[in-house]
Amino acid sequence: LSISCLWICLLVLSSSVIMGQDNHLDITPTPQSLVQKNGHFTLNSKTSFAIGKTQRADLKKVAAYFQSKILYSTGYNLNIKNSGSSNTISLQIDKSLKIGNEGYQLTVTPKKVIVKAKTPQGVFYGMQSVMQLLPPQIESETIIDNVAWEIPCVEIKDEPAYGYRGMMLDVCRHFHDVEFVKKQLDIMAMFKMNYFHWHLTDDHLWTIEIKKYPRLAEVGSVRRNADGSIHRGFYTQEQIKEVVAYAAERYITVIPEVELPGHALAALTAYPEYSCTGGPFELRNKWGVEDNVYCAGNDKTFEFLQDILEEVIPLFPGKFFHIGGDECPKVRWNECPKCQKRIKDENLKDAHELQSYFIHRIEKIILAHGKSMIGWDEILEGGLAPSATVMSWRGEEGGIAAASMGHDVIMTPSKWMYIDHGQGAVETEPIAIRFGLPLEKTYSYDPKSPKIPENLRHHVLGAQCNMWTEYAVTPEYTEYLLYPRMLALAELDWTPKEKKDYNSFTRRLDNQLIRLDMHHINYHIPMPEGPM
Ligand code: TNX
Repeated sequence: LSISCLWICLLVLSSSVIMGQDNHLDITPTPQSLVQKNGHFTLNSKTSFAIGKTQRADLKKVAAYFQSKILYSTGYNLNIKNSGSSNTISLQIDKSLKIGNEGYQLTVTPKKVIVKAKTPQGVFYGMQSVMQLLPPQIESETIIDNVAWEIPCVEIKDEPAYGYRGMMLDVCRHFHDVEFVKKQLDIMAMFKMNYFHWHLTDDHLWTIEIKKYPRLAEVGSVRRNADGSIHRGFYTQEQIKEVVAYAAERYITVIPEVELPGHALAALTAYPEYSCTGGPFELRNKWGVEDNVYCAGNDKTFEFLQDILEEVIPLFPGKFFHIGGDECPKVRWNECPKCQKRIKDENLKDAHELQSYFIHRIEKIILAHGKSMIGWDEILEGGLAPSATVMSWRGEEGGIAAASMGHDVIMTPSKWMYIDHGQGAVETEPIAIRFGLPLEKTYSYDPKSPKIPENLRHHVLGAQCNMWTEYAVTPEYTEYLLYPRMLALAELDWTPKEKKDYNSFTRRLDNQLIRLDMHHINYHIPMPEGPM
């Protein structure tokens, strides 16, 4: 009897170890290399961070970030010290490491956790992996008892496949407040994403305060919907700075987008003198593309835009500035005497070349302020501005063409990356602008199209998922569309193609969804999808 008892005990023990292992090695995105060792490190109230004698301010910030997260969920207030021989999480900068600037090396032994990287950003990502090795309740915003805060012993060496891992949020079709934006930045950081593209202006709302042109936020931020209801919202410059700083603490760069020459009706409603017809206008209250765009024949339009850019640029310390450039119908320009005169004076062939003229003129302003211009792939029309980075959205062709011309490219092709499209069956999902984009399809995307010549593939900076909000009326539904597809994007941008595995991704998702629960995120539960 006692021998069989022993066997049963052993069996139970070993299966719990195996289950424990499974639960604890759910890092998303999958690291480049991970070797599990025996044993675990236990986090307790005596654990401390060790950041070295010099007490670098940047490492201290990283330690403080995780110190406060760990305090929320465990109640342990970890000390930040210079060094410690055991029960420490040691954060170290080591310039001699043979990894990229965003990479890290993580060693967990029963005595110590050591995170080494070339930069504080790498250490930050190493710590995110530590968090993911802990039980998912570590993300809780309130203290959770009865959890063994154990980190399995591992040796990890990791770095991203792509330097650009982005998400775009449209706040013009439906406004999303500062609190919502910060919440998504928290999640992006957990999954090692590093660019937040903020679509701030469109036909349907203008959402950023411009001091020189107060009517932009006054008039441009209030829309009367077709049913008579009002939709409104804008950010003050103080709020913009607050979000940019919040993102920076999480190693996320914010890219502002000010749309031109099309998608400009909110601005033109406030200042109709910069249109071809002079208005008057009302903010667009149906979806789709608007014919009234900035007048390309009027020099005052460029002065107006220059003033706006000069107010917006200093709010965003990152190098990129997005000027839109997509979906600019040419009807008004074709009817407008000033635009026709411009075409003649500048020896342009047609309105398509006028679009290119427009973009070149704006690019000069962006470059003069030391920034680098990004635009949607229509900026290829009529000749591409020389140093521009192209976001390829209509398909991959724009990106392939741009890379082949030597331009940097960010891949956002709608078929895979437009997560405003429904992810489940039409019959069961809430309304969306389109359907047919299940999680697996987003996950399957490979940013380096084989159609790009091998020697030019380095121009692909990475991929981005785009969250347009025509039908995303509530924050809950916007989250539902974002998750879990944004996690698929995080993995395809970080994990090398050869290491991607959809089955493993969905298995790890069980653990990640609990983390999203801890942040009160509303997500779609991926299931085998029904008819599409
Ligand atoms: C196309 S992508 C647009 C957006 C819409 C989106 C809807 C792009 C540059 N333009 O204005 O919101 O489709 O999916």
